[in-house]
Amino acid sequence: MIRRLLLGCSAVGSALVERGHEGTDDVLAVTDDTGWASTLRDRGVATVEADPTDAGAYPDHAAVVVVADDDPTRNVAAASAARERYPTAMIVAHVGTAPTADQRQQLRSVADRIVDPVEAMTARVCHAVGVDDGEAPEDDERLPRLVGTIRRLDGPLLVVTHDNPDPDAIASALGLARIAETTGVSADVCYGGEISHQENRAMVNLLDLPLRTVEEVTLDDYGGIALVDHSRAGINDSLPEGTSVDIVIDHHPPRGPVTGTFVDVRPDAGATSTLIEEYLSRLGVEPDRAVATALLYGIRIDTREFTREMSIPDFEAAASLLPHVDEATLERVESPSMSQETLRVLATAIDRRDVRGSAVASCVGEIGDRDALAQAADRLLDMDGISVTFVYGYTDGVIYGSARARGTDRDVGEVLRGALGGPGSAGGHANMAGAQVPLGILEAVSDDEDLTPVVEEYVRGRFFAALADPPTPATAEAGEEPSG
Ligand SMILES: [Mn+2]
Repeated sequence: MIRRLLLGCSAVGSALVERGHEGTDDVLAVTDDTGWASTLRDRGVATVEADPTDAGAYPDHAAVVVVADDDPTRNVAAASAARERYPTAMIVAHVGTAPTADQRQQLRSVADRIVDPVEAMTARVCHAVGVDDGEAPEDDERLPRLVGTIRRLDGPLLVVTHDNPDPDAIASALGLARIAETTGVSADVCYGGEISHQENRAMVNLLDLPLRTVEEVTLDDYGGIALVDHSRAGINDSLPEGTSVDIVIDHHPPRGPVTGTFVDVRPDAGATSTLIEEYLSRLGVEPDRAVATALLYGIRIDTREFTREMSIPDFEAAASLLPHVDEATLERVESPSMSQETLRVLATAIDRRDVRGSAVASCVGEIGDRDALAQAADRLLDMDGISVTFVYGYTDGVIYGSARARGTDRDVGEVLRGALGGPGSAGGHANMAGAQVPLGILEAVSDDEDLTPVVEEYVRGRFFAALADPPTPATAEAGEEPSG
């Protein structure tokens, strides 16, 4: 059975065959150069004399394909044909003589590795004379390895941000989804927790970014999982701990072992968005306005306007994003105005507040916009003597609630899990949490009756009971802080 397929031939291809330590039993060469064909046969290599860019001449199976013509045009055609024929094979492509930047790029997008003698020689010479040639060798390998990992997935890719995602996490997730789509693999982005700052919600809404919540997706529907802006499944995200992960791209120093087929963790970078921008430009993909705007905002927030943990690549990424950015929208993101709905919810929350000790709970009735709950819970925390807030309401047959805590050892994530985790679902952190409960039987009151008092009665009792009687805290994830 053929394992290694050699397409085209050149001195490089011939050397690759000769150097193989595994003998030539499982090698098949395809070349239309009669001279090379007889040389290869003399060396005991099975050879088909045919056009190496014609998939009709290829065997049924190949695990490794070496593309090794001298002509870059033919190498691009052969590598593309081989990729189409063997979607999961490892493809190593020699660039050939004097390739254009475009041809290099095309090879990078279909091959797992590319062999570029000029680049390799330049690097060696630079190294020998002590000159920095600008790129560490691994920089060149990352893109083809990422693309190869995506391409070998058995289904669409799910890109997962950390919980309560910040702009960097959201932007890099969307950027990675774009990379997957360029590679021919569809992708979705999901997050757990809440998008909690007004600016972040403004970014998502104004740029109309397609995000799903973790509750809305079914892991089994996906062929692979990627983590961005964090590096371990189940730690600071809503995946089950130990979920197998295919891709990790992050800039936080990991606090434990990171596993994944493709792992790119660079603590030098100021933002994950910087790494994603680098992949996009190496792939030759122009980000659309929404993704470019989000990536730039992600870099600016994570580096506090380029004043903190800033690296040269962050500047470079920002510079190349700028021409694609929607500046008017970015301005609105940074100074969002409070919506009518948020004002109404905040006013109702203040009006209907039920204060017990340093905690306040408030039922705001039927809501049009779930985001308003989080903003109201944030604002109520400014009230004198208040350290825990909980604002809830209902829409479309579901009760939603948002809780905040500050300056207390009470963990509102635990409180909401204790209060509403049973009848519904609840999650979050010590200072910020959310819950949702299907209205179910509560909705059975007659149509013209206002549901608000019924919901209030049901939720308020459970909330204050859980607050008064804290459950034993979970210990498993102690010590992990939200990243971003
Ligand atoms: Mn980040």
